[in-house]
Amino acid sequence: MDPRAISKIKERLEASKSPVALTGAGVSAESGVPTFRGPNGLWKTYKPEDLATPEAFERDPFLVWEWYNFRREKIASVSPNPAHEALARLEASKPSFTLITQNVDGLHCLAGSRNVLEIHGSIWNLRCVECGNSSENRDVPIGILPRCACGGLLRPGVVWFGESLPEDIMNAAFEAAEKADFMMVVGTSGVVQPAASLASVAKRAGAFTVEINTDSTPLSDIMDERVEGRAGEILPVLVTA
Ligand code: BV8
Ligand code: ZN
Repeated sequence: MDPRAISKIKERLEASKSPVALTGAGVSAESGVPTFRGPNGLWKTYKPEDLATPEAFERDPFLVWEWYNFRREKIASVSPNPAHEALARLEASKPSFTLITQNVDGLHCLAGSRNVLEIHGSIWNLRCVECGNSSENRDVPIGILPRCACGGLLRPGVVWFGESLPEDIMNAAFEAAEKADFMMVVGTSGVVQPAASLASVAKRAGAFTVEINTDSTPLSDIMDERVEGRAGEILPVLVTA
């Protein structure tokens, strides 16, 4: 870690009045949750269009539920890591901090973060395809195929490809990005839209932007600073107790 970059980022973060973070699967990687596009990511074994689209669910709800059940079991067996804990500490010291996450694993909330915008939904949420009723369910494993009291099929309460993101949550995310004076983009490949566009919204609004990632991404070039490395190692340095 470049000490000059670290001290510049720490200074900016400490002075920030409206810090925002946008996180992706890389934040949960050190908890043992597989990412999507990494070397041993989920999309290496499965094809996203076969599993994370409404068409896939329509075609084979059993296969899609098997995949989400596998992921629920994995996520239920892990704990938040120092990256999640650092972001929860940041919120405790700066109540104006907004955490926008693409992750559906719920690990930010488990680590104590409260002001979390889950823009791709939650793997612990179920929604009835018939009556639209939405409920929280932590059964692991979950009986497949889960049914609503009305008899309708329950689907995972996540945003699939081709589906629009929850409007109220997305509006809050864009508002936070437009007001941000500091934006950290942590552990995301920056390829999924409209989530990734939040980084350029913050940049255009004049925020000091930082990318924390083990790799470079399509967002790297617009960042004011980049720290290459693991979120679980870098975030605790940036967010001192
Ligand atoms: C929409 C479901 C329209 C939940 C997910 C061009 C062609 C085709 C389609 C499109 C296109 N352009 C835009 C689209 C639409 C599409 C899209 O963006 N496609 C991309 C892939 C090209 N977007 C959509 O369909 C969105 N909806 O646009 O709707 C619309 C509008 C109006 C009305 C109707 C419709 C919906 C997008 C949401 C899709 N759902 N998942 C679930 O099951 O999880 S996306 C999936 O990818 C996850 O949600 C995940 O959060 C998200 C992003 O992935 P990342 O989090 O970035 O994870 P990834 O593995 O990719 O990267 C990990 C990163 O961490 C890497 O950079 C790695 O280097 C780094 N890392 C690893 N370890 C560490 C680390 N960093 C730090 N420390 C470590 N230890
Ligand atoms: Zn129902």
